[in-house]
Amino acid sequence: MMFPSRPMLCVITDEELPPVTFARQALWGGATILQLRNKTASGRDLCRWSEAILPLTRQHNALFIVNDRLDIALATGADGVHLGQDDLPATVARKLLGPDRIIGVSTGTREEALQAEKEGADYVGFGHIFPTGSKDKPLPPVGTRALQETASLLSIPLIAIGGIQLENARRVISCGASGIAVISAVSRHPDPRIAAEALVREMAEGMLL
Ligand code: TZP
Ligand code: MG
Repeated sequence: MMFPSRPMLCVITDEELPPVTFARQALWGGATILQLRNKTASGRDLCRWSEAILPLTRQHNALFIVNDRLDIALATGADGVHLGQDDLPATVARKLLGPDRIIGVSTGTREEALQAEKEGADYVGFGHIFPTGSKDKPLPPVGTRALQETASLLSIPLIAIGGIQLENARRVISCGASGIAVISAVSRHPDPRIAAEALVREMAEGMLL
């Protein structure tokens, strides 16, 4: 599986917004990965949304990842699945998905990140880096030091997540992240397309730091 060499922008759907319209806007703005995430929707709705979003990602040369639901990722032909620490281990997901699909794993410590790599993850999500209002998290933010250290130890891409906004995207990339995953920086902007475009530009600047 090949990821783009430029910094990746993973836009995650916001449960408060209609996902297909939001996905279209984010993809227009240059999202490299679109992740469908909704913890409360029915399997039926998730399937319907996946079937609608997949062709949009194809048109924009982007990747389509389903959060949590390996069954829906498989059935709808998504590029991969994103799993948390309490979901199926990557080793088990790999048996079902085969070698070519993408498996991403959420991690919050360098131990978890190294373990995910060992278990065959294609990338790790790492965070939350900064305080975030988009997810209930009892733990404190991991910060940019842990980000830098963990990124330096991994051979697979690290995608930083949590509280990443236009103002800190550049710093996150300069710490060695291969990309960022965001919800509110794009979903809460009056024009999600413009927000995504701006993040892509900021990350390109971060590469130069
Ligand atoms: N996992 C860790 S933080 C987070 C998830 C899904 C939420 C990220 O949202 P935001 O609005 O980009 O901080
Ligand atoms: Mg999960």
